[in-house]
Amino acid sequence: MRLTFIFLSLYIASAVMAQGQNRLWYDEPAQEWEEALPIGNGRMGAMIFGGDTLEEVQFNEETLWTGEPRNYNRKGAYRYLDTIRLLLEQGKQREAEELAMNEFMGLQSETEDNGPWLARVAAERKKEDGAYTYHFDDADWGKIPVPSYEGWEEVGLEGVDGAAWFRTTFELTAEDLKSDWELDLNRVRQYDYTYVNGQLVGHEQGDGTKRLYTVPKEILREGTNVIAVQVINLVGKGGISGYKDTSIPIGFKNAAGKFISIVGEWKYWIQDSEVPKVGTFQASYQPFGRLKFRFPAGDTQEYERSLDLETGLAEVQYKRAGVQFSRVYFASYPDNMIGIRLTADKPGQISFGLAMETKHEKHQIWKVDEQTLAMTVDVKGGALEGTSFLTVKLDGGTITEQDGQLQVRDAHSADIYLTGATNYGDYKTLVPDYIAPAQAHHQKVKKKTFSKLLKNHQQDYRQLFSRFSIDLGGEAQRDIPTDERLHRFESAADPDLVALYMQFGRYLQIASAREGTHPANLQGVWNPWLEPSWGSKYTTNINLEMNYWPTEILNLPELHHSLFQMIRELSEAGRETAREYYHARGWVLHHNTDVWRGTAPINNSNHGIWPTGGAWLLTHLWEHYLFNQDPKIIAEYYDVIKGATLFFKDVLVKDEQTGWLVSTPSNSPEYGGLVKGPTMDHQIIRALFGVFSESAKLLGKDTALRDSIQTMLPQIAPNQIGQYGQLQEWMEDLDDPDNKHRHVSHLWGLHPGNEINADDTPELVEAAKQSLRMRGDDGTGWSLAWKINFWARLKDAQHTYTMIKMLLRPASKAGGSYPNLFDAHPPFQIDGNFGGAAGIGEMLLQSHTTFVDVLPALPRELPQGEVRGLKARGGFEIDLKWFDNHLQQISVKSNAGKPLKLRYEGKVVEIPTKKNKTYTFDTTLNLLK
Ligand code: FUC
Repeated sequence: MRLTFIFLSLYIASAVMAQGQNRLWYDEPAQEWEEALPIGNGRMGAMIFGGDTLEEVQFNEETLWTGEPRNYNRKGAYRYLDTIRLLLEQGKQREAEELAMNEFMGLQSETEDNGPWLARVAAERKKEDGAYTYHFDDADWGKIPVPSYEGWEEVGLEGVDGAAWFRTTFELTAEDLKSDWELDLNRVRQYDYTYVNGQLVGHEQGDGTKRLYTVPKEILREGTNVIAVQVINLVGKGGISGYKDTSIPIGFKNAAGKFISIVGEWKYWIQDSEVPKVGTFQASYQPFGRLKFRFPAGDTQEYERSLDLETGLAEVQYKRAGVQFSRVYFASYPDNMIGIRLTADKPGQISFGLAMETKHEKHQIWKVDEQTLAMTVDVKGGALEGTSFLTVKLDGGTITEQDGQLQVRDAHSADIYLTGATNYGDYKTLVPDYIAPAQAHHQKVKKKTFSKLLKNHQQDYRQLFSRFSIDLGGEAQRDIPTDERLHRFESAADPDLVALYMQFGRYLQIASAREGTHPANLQGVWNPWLEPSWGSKYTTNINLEMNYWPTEILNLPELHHSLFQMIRELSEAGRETAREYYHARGWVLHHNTDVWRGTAPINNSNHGIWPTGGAWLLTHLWEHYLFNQDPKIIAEYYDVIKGATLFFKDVLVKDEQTGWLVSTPSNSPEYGGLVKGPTMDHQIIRALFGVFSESAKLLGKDTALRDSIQTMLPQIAPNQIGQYGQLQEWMEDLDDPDNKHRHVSHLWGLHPGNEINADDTPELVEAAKQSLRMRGDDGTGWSLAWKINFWARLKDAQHTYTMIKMLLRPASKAGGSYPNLFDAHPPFQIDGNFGGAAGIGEMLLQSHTTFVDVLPALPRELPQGEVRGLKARGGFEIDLKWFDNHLQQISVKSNAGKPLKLRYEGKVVEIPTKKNKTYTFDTTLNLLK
């Protein structure tokens, strides 16, 4: 036993010493979720807080969502298609949107009649001594901060929907009673009944309506006044929201300009949280649970927590009373488990209590055996449940179970095994008995030694991660904690942080989705909220695609398959949507999807009716082919590509005014409402038609269809340059130079598309640049990331770097990065991490035209560097070195034997290549060997 103990400690120590440049580290435990460190295996994700006395490991399993398999499509919606088109044609956008809102949106999940429930909660308003009255005794109510713009969920009422009361007081003088007052609550989610001194002063429904109520002087009192608000929240975020700009207070004002703020701690009482079901368009990704460790308190020294991107291990180290404690955490893909090992450098030092917890109201925790707990969670109002197993194996010491918690005493080391599964089968089915296989899986994992699991994980992880390396110099900064580096980056040079950010993107890519898993959702695989923003689902008008921008260029091609599998499922689900909404062949996906593969329009007709989601996704298949040159992928997905093509062949209509083929109705995400012919659609459809034509040629299929698509291609509405020299967002020249919207959809053809490029369309490049200047640099996290890619494609190195700096700013309302380097929309959204990593790649290498462009947008701030394993279209794998802002050497390995056209600072070399041969060139592209 002693021997194993020594071996374990040595193992951990060497793991620590082996850490190189690719490391996030901190000298304090995480307080906030966005400071915790993510681990994941594509199926399970966990956030490590790293507490020394109280440790939390919040975890997820990718298939735990709200909702159930159901029909998302409104039958016969196509009957309204022509009228919607006609209304748009006649310039009646509002009418078109209204009709579409009523007849053309997807089906929501079941909505129960809420009449009886509303009547029940209304009773309190009718009671003589109800919660609204002046003298009501709220002494035993809870306390809560008001307002809370992001919902009462953020201030303690997570998971609560229903009727709740809020009360507070304010003081008035005799002078104040001379005039009426106005009460401004701004936003309330969703109904309010607002009382002052027991009198109803206002009632509104809906999140959007501003609450501005007159309070007549007759009901006011000198001294203490009481405001009481009944808030009824049937779904989603709840509470008195106030203003988005939280510096604007809610409160009372009078004509004399006096303002009394009522921001602060109020009393609250949840009257009834058994709300009837409210339909939603799509489902939300759910948290699963958390492990809570309680260690004996003590004085901590030399604390450090870290995430090593090279090994895929999170670690915590600290000293207490001369004992060195170490923890290692990882998520293994081959064994589908999360492993945690706790060790100390002296025997018998490991003692802790361990509990499983969850935010799901309906859950059960039970003891499986002396060392194993299980937890089943049931998603409220949905069909899914999940079960997770937790085993602790000790070296030395004792373990007992007490009140659903495990107690470990005096062990030399403890190994923790966490697994989890749900009853999700696929997007159409549930698995009736999932617990038995889940338990069998846990048993199997439990039998393996921790070292074996760790080894499997490391082997698996490293073969992906180690294919690519980047060194931009500036390694001295590595001694500074990562959160501190982020702060300094605003004003000080830290090229190594740029390299770290890129590798962190690759790490997240490996951790959030793998072969056979679902793709990375808006938050990858990490989510602690029951009501995550945008459901933590899949938005396809930029976000999901951005998640896969680094996949090829940063050398992780097999990870693209998680997306491809989803595309196949969407193509099946989207057939009915094509038929019912457009009377068309093939398949369609609109701007969002979820775990049940919804494809119909959702949310609102002003942005939900956007038919090019599937077409955009398909370009990823083609990119995969271009980078890897293996036609297998095209053969495998040809039917899916053809299906999307047939859809647009059927739905493009000839515009009477211009004679062009246009996409209508649609939207330029997510601006300008429902329109005919947004530029982005036409760019995407041209790309899709190109992909289809090339695919059909490659496979020698469908010559006639190919010919007809070729005939249609030049008829599709072209890119146009408008009055400001800008690329037009729409068919009409309507762009507003002051519009700073986060989406820059009409530049799709510049990136990720390629029809706008300096070689072929220099005037459009200038127009795109002008559009981008008009839009400005600011934006949400993903918007900043997209602009890195845009400016790189525009070959403006310094502007590219400006955007990198903006993305790598400490998170604020203006986007940026959290201390754990997660991208801030805000809130956390993973797309920016991926878009940012890809954009740094675009700065170093581009291959979207016939050239492979070397260092096309290298900023002054990154004068030297060495990169290994970048990928270029044509099946090339590239190593390059530069110094003093000049290329030193470049080696190109040809994986497919295709001709190579390399370009650097205007010089071009063109050579045929042999498969698997490497070609090395000097500073001016002379072939060395
Ligand atoms: C789109 C964007 C939002 C957000 C959401 C998930 O709707 O416009 O900014 O990223 O997706």
